[in-house]
Amino acid sequence: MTTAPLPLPDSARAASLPDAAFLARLKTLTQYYVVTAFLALLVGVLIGPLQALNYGGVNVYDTPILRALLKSYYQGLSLHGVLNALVFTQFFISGWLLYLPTRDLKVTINLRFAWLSYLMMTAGLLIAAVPLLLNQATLLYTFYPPMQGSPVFYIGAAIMVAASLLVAGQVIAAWVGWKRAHPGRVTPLVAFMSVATWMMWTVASLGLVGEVVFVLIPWSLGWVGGVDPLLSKTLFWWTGHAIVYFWVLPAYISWYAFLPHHAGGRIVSEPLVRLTFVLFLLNSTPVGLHHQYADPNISTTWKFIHMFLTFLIAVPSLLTAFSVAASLEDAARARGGRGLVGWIGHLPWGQPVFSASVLAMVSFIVGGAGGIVNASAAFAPVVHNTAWIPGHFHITVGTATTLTFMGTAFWLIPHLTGKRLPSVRLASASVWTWFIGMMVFALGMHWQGLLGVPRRALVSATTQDVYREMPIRVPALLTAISGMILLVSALLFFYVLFRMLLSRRVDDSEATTPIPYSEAISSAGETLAGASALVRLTEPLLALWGVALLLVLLMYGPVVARLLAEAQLVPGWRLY
Ligand code: HAS
Ligand code: CU1
Repeated sequence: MTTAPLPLPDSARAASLPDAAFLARLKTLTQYYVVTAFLALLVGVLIGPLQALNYGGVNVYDTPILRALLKSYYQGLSLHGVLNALVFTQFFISGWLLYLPTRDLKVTINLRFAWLSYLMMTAGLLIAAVPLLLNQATLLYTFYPPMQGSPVFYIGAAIMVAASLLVAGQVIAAWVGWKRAHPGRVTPLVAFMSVATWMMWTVASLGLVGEVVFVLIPWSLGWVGGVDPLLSKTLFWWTGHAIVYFWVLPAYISWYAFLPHHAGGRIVSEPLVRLTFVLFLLNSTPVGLHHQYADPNISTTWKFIHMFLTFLIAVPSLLTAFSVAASLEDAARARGGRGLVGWIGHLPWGQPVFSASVLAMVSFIVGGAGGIVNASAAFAPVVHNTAWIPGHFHITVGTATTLTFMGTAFWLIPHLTGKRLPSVRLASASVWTWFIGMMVFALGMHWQGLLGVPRRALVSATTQDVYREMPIRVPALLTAISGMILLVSALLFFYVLFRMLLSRRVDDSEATTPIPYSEAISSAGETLAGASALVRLTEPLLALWGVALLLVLLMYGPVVARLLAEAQLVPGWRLY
């Protein structure tokens, strides 16, 4: 095991910088996105241990202090889910995927427009936060009707999503401009991955936009008398599945493009990375019915088609697993690693920028395998709506995505600000405790789920004999312990983060902390004329974007059309 200093980055790329004033302003904007994201995460994760204690059999929601802060377990859970899964991710990704492609293409973008998108997203967040905090939108992060919330919540959420689409539009437009100015050139890899991710998100978000704008807002304002719960839920999952790739692909960008550099190795094959992202663009969205196997009035044929497409969308993740593992092996052997598995010890495990991403990936091996169980129609009835599901998503979005972003912050903030990571040891401790806490949480929750414990339930307050007789002591204890480990981890992480943010600028960030681009063993080349067939086939992203849209319309059109034709409107409920 070694923590030797890492080699300097590709100096050719780091050297050619756009106008310094523009760069400084772009960095400030990115910092705003990233810091807003982490502030949301701070509030969101502090509520997490309360949920873990609930699944550990300890009801803290009835204590006087919490009663004063939160009206119910469900209000706590709504805040936890919305802030962590929806707000943290969206702000971080918007900053990350605006900054990276702009830098990679070496273009200037209209910063007024970019600030407008940020301010709009923040306004949306603040608007939605009011009813959430006032217990007027205790709907959980899926806000299924006929549970009804304040229209202010739906309007705030719509503004937030619209702002993300403005960022998407700006990045895609910048890339189109670059293509016009550089005919015959291959899009640089990081820009390629970023543009493909934004294109995927535009197709994915159509379901949610339809649901919120045409159903939930008019209904919550009283303009229409009722709502069709199944139609809304179907539109929600159109977006709701693909959003998980909107959360994880920005982490993939880090695993592919930057992790090999942190490890001291190289990207294995650039053409393969491009293929992976095109597969995600095409097939992330037409799979959402795997969340609705238990719902009536959707034909089994469509559910099965979506199931097979779900298995197909695991393929680009498997490609990622093998090719990033090969990058790590390349790095470890360059550091003197030997043997079938002996090389693993030669990776820089003591460097938090490295260990965060790799531990995130290790958790994703288990999370991804669980996803394939969820997607199988034969297993889904065993795990659906049980504690297994939160077990699954805490080692996907909660670790694969979140831990990668936490580790990214350790180089990105110094890069953006010229400040220094105050303590490698504390940062490392926060990373390892996050990983251990989440793995223990996942073990406890998957286990409880298999025993039939439901998700989204204040099980710690139940007096039903059925719970007392369940053999859940061990997994419940594990879940409670995991909440405490995660609390320690979060305190360590935010201590390091805020100490770094509040410290003084010490150096020129471009020189000391450049973007950690990795070199490739098999690169894509610079010109299309000399590129391999795979590079030429994946380069026309605009056309592939059109195909993605067509695929979704084919796979969702008939399902939604039938639900629309047979719509059954029911009045809303307020359960809180
Ligand atoms: Fe999922 C439910 C199926 C991936 C998140 N998922 C959820 C929910 C969330 C979520 C939040 O089919 C709950 C929604 C709710 O509240 O109701 N999921 C899948 C499948 C995948 C998958 C098939 N999920 C994700 C990702 C998420 C996420 C990614 C967030 C970021 N999921 C489902 C289904 C449900 C579901 C059903 C509904 C369940 C129900 O009944 O309600 C696949 O994409 C997974 C493919 C991934 C792999 C793993 C690849 C591994 C990699 C790492 C390699 C590691 C290396 C390290 C190289 C096959 C890439 C090596 C280390 C060394 C040291 C050398
Ligand atoms: Cu899904």
